Amino acid sequence: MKKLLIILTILLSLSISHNSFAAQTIKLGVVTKPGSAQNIVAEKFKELIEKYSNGNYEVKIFHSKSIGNETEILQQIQMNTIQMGVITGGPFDTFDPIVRVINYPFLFKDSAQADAILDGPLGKEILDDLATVGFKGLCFSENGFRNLTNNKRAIKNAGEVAGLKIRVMASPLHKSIWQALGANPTPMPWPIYSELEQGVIDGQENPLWVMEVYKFFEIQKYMTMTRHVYSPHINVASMIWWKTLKPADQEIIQRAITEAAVYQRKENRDKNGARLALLKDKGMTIEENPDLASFRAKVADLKDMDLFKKPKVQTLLLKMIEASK
Ligand code: EAX
Repeated sequence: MKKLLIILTILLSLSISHNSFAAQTIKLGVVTKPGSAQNIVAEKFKELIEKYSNGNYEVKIFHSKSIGNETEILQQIQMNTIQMGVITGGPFDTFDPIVRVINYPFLFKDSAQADAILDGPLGKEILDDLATVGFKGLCFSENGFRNLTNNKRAIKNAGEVAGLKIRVMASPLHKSIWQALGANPTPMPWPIYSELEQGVIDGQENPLWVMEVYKFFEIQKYMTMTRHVYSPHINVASMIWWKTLKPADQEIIQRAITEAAVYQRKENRDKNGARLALLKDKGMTIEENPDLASFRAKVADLKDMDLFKKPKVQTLLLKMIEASK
């Protein structure tokens, strides 16, 4: 018995030291808190890559702004101080203007079309182009279609947006969209609960899950289902790190993050009906059928702006508009 115990103890300590030597840690950053769309991708990825690599990789998720806002996380990924991120499309805008193409207003008709285009050759052009700014673009998961909320008035027509102070992401395109709509857009990094609560801003725009997970129903009275921008996350790795990996490891990382993205997109969409019911139940006044033609009309000329003037950006935008007709 004693012998057996000794052998077991030796075996156990061997396996512990083996693991602690072999496991490589992937640091992954998201700005949002547990339960958020980004975190669901991150947690699924962690589960899958730890399984596919038989424990050779372990993932440490940094969330809730513990390592900075989304722009700061992207800078750390460029430098390889962290290896991966699940980041909203908006803040990529200043790193690589080609990303503006996917944030273009009223581009995709529905989720199925967004998936078909982003998972196809046009989406790949964007992922590949991120190499020019130090990222390995892996795949797209989703925040979802963005809707306007505010605390001033019910909004059905674009004209009623005039003068509202709307928080936007750190993205020149998002700022231009809300300028074109007549609002007073204020760029601000995530999170924004206290700014809404204190009335520093009148409103914001985000997908339904945000209103639930961040409890915006407590501090925003009106929601308009504008669905003005389809907002993906872009899942990236540090190119410095990626180049050091064996092809077989690149392959399982790519597989794990792609499967995590597919899983999260479905679960996000499946929950939207219940979210809408919850927000109504919590007392929000929701305009489900706004006059979208009035919103479209005000942003129709955005494609001619300087934001899209670079040839590679202009060319891809025109291809995307054609593909999503
Ligand atoms: O997911 O900053 C934003 O509005 C983003 O949508 C945020 O990451 C919440």
